[in-house]
Amino acid sequence: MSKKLLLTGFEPFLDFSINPTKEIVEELNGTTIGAYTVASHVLSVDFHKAGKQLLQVIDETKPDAIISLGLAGGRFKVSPERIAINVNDGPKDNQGHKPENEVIWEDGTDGLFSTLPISKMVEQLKRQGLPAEVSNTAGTYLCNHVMYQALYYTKINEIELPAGFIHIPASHELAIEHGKMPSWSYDDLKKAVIVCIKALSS
Ligand code: PCA
Repeated sequence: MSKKLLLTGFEPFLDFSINPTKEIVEELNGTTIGAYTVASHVLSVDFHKAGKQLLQVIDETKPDAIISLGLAGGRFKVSPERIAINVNDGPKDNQGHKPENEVIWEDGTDGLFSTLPISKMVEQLKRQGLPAEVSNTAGTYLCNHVMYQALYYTKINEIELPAGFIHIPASHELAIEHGKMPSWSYDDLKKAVIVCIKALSS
């Protein structure tokens, strides 16, 4: 029997009319890739909701691994994140909430490292001809928030499972709307996510 991968994406936010992570996770939902069958969930870009949604879906699906995806408009490469930090900050979320220098968990450590095989993912992406690099900052917005929440949850509950976050560049559709934005085809973005899931399996 295959293992279960919780794969999350996000709804559109700020001035991005679509979020390719939403489309990718919806398309991969229920498929088997490598050792994993994908259970997908689209999270809200909402500081008050996203963490709760994630913890609820972890509780419901009881995954063997968690990969969360987010759009990083402006980045050139697919970038598995190394670390999440205990901070909420950044522009307004989709509910108009704009946190400044907030902590996510009062009793949380400053940073939590990804437990995904991030170097292996980058290596295999490059081998498949897809530009990739490890990123050393997931920012302080919803993507960092969700990555921190997943890693905090697995740490305090002493659950041993690979968990972490991967940022992807904009799709061509978004680059058409935005000036000077590097972009990838939707198919290559999806392929990159599949390569990362396979890297987790091997
Ligand atoms: N990217 C944002 C939040 C949602 C998304 O897809 C981020 O990088 O924080």
